[in-house]
Amino acid sequence: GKDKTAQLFSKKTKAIVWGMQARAVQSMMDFDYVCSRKEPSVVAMIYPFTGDHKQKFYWGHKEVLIPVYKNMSDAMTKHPDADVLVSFASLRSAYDSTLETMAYPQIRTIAIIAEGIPENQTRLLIKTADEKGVSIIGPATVGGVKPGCFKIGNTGGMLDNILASKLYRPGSVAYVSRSGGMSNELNNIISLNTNGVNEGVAIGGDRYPGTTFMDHILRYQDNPDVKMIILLGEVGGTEEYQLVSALKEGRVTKPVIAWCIGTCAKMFTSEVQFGHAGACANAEAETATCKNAALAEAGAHVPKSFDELGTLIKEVYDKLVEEGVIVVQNEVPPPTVPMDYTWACELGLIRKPASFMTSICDERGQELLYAGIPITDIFKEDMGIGGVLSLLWFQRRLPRYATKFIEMCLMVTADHGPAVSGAHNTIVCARAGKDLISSLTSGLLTIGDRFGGALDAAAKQFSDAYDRGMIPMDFVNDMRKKGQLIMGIGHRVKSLNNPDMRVVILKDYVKKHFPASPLLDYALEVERITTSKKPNLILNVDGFIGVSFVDLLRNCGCFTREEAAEYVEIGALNALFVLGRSMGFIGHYLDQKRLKQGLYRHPWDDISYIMPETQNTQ
Ligand code: Q5B
Repeated sequence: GKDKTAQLFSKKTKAIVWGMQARAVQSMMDFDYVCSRKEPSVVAMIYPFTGDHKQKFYWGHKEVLIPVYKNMSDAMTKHPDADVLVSFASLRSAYDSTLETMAYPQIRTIAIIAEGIPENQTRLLIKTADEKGVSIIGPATVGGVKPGCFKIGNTGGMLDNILASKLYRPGSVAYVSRSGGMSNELNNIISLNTNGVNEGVAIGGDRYPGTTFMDHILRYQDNPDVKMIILLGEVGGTEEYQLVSALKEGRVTKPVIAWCIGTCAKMFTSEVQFGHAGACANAEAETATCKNAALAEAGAHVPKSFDELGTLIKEVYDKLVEEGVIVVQNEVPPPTVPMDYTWACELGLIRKPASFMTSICDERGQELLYAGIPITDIFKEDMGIGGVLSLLWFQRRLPRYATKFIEMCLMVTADHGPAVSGAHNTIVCARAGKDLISSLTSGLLTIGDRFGGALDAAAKQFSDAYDRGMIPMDFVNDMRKKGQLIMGIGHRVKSLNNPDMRVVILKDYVKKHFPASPLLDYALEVERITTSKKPNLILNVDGFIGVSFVDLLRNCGCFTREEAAEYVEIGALNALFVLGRSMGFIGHYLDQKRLKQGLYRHPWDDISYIMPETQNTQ
């Protein structure tokens, strides 16, 4: 049999937690820390559903690792000094895991949190526990707390509650209740009216609790540090009568304050089942009113109602202080436990500059937003790729003619054959056996001033000359004088005699739909001059998109002049070519793979080897 008077918890108690309850473990460790314990009470966790590993927790300001074991036997062998097991097993696994736990004699106390364990299983567990001398707290409870020493799981609520109720150091009052929720209330009432809690256990609301009120009351009676005892009983069962007998027999001699909840049951005409499985009076003697009367008659202090419990506790406490039974100690402030970052944010206590800022897309809510517009609306309104780009690149809805123009730019730049620099690189890369992303980026890396990346520079050069009021001829001459090429002018294969139909299509569209296109007109004047010198010095596809996009930005009514300039400055126009041509590069990559093309080696006869002349060394 078990030694009913042995204390369950001390400042050195070590516990194993069954179940992956990281928040509860952290809460236990924070409690330990404010209690100025030297080491955390949790030494290990058991979780059968993953392999052995370690979990990170805070110990005050530091981070520490707690081992998690798949098998209970490993946890027990590696931590022979643990004598408490806090079980967060589900109602289905609690029976088996508790039986398994009791096979290890090192465990003296088991707290079972699960609610709804079948009563026959609980009774079998209690029988085994009695045989093995194990104390079971629960089932269906948050557990209990021994201020300054140990806390079971989530008992006592959050850290601010624990600090407010001064549970970080022992007082002189011990209590036992059924309900975990009410034990929080008791922590509060006791801390307001006395020097605090010495120990508190919630035995749980089931009809058959693992340990009874009396198991704990007898421990409190025999613990010299406990000077007064509180029992918070409830309607249902006859357990409170054992205290009545113990008081009468003189087994319990310390002042007892008792109250059974559920006195309101008498207001109902039929039998009432309260929240707990055991909270139902099956006979007159099981009513709260009857039990309160019997307790009062046996010498317990019983208030007139729950509301008066605090006042009565204070009266009894003050008397004990007056008599010198309780000597009030000086308060020592507990060590500070840093507040969790997320909690502090939630309370609005701290702020921190974000490392990232974003203004185009928000995926946090129920629905993905592009520049504030839900993705369903984007599809409902058939905004198309142009609409999506107008939101993601320009953060606003552009008029339909503008989004259509964006789509046309992507379509005409999608590909221009395998011979251009970018496609060539993609093909060579694909044939060297590389993957899609490597081949695509190899092509993209060739985009620059000469090939496909002249849009921004063309937009800048032309608009700068136009804004300065230079006539096209002066602009051409000025560039020649400076020895600079005009960006967006010239093509390797397209010329006046072989016009670029991409440009023809775009020009037709711009002239029909844009409200104004002064920069395009200016560029076409420049083209007239350059092509008069050489027929291939046309306004090419890069130059055309560059200047007409400036016309769009400046004249569509959606941008200020500064915003329009900024988009050119930050590279939005080259982005159109990059995105468009990515389609072609991907096509070339897939094509090469489909055609099973082998490694490319450039033919010797296409390379002119110009070696330095042989030196005569003699
Ligand atoms: N001259 C594009 O040159 C090219 C001049 C010029 C004044 C100019 C050249 C150039 C500016 C950059 C540009 C985008 C390299 C092109 C594209 C996408 C593509 C590609 C595709 C696709 C072609 C001959 C004579 C010389 C030069 C003079 C040439 N360009 N003068 N301003 N801009 N343009 N890039 O044919 O007196 O004989 O010494 O750099 O806009 O990339 O399909 O291929 O979709 O993939 O090699 O369309 O124009 O001509 O360099 O031999 O010059 O003309 O000074 O004069 P070429 P060069 P001179 S679109």
